[in-house]
Amino acid sequence: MSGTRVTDALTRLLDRAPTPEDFTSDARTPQLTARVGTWLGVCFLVAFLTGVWSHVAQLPNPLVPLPTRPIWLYRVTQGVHVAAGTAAVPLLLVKLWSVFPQLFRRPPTATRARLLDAAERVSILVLVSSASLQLVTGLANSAQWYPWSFSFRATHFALGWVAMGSLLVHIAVKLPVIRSAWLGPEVVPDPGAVSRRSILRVTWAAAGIAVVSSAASGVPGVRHLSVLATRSGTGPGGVPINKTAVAAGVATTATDPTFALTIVGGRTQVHLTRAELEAMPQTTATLPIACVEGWSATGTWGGVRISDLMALVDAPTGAAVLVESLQRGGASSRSRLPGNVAADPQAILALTLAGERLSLDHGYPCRIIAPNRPGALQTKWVNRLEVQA
Ligand SMILES: Nc1nc2c(c(=O)[nH]1)N[C@H]1C(S)=C(S)[C@@H](COP(=O)(O)O)O[C@H]1N2
Ligand SMILES: [Mo]
Repeated sequence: MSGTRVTDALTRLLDRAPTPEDFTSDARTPQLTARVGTWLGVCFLVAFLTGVWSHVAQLPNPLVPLPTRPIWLYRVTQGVHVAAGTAAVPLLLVKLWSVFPQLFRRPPTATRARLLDAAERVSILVLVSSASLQLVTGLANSAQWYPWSFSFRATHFALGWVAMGSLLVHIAVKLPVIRSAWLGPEVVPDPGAVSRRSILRVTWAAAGIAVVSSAASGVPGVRHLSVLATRSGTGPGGVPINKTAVAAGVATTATDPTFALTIVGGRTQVHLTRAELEAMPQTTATLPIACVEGWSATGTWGGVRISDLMALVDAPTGAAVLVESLQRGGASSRSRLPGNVAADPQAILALTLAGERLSLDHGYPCRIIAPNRPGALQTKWVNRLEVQA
């Protein structure tokens, strides 16, 4: 096909495409777009801030040590993160619907105006695609569905910055429109049109139902309404099970009667069987497992203080501890207890949950439980602790 024929074909296609005027719904007003857009922006900002916090909380060696109190902080911020992302899904759909005809706006003819128009379209393309990807990958993650091979955490974190950056550009470009939509004269809708109020009411209701049905499993009182939550069912001791021992490939090694925990501190090595761990001074702590997926559940854990175990190898107080699991491979098979966590009296190598022997799926023979820590770092089936210089 020659160049002119391609241009001709394109022109014909463009001629047949609808124009914004072909969309006749009176319900699409700048006022609606601005209201839904503002709340969508709030959801994205909240999700971004709590997301950065969650990312930092999972760094093995954060620049500033994160506090171990309040014990519920991560639980709340991650619950809010997933709730804000979930609420954003219906908001984004309504927002896109409200501006959809703009997609068919014909580019202006003047060169400068055309360039600006193109720049705006590109920035919106980046915003819409990064925002949609964030919501889709986040939802899939909270449903424990990973239909991809890339690292979820790194991708979700990087895309968060892209979405936030393009959102700021978008707000800056649209500020005059947003201002006049909020402050300007009311557009009186056609009497036959669905009112803005009705659309907004349905939008808020959809956002509310989405949040409560899928992301409220950690909230006492409304937990039973969380019918779509992946982990609303309880497991032994009232705490759901994330990955089972069979799925982690540790069913045999974790039940081996010759199991012994190895503690390494410099040249000193100590080996402790489960019976020897049980013979040490025991402590209990009521602490939540707060998963990045948004669910959380509190348990009363019993076991040996990490600081008591560190004392056995003469570890200096405040030293960090590397934790290893019987599990081979997998993102959660090892973790690190920063110095302030290892020294905390509520940081425990748990042997029991709710007064019962720890179940195999909850990490038997022993697991980490420590305050204000992402669930992914509460390593199960621990077989080695090593003091880090
Ligand atoms: N060895 C190991 N530890 C692990 C995991 C894992 O897959 N392997 N999953 C982690 C995650 S993501 C969470 S949320 C908690 C869940 O603990 P639970 O199954 O006892 O509720 O365990 C953490 N510890
Ligand atoms: Mo998790």
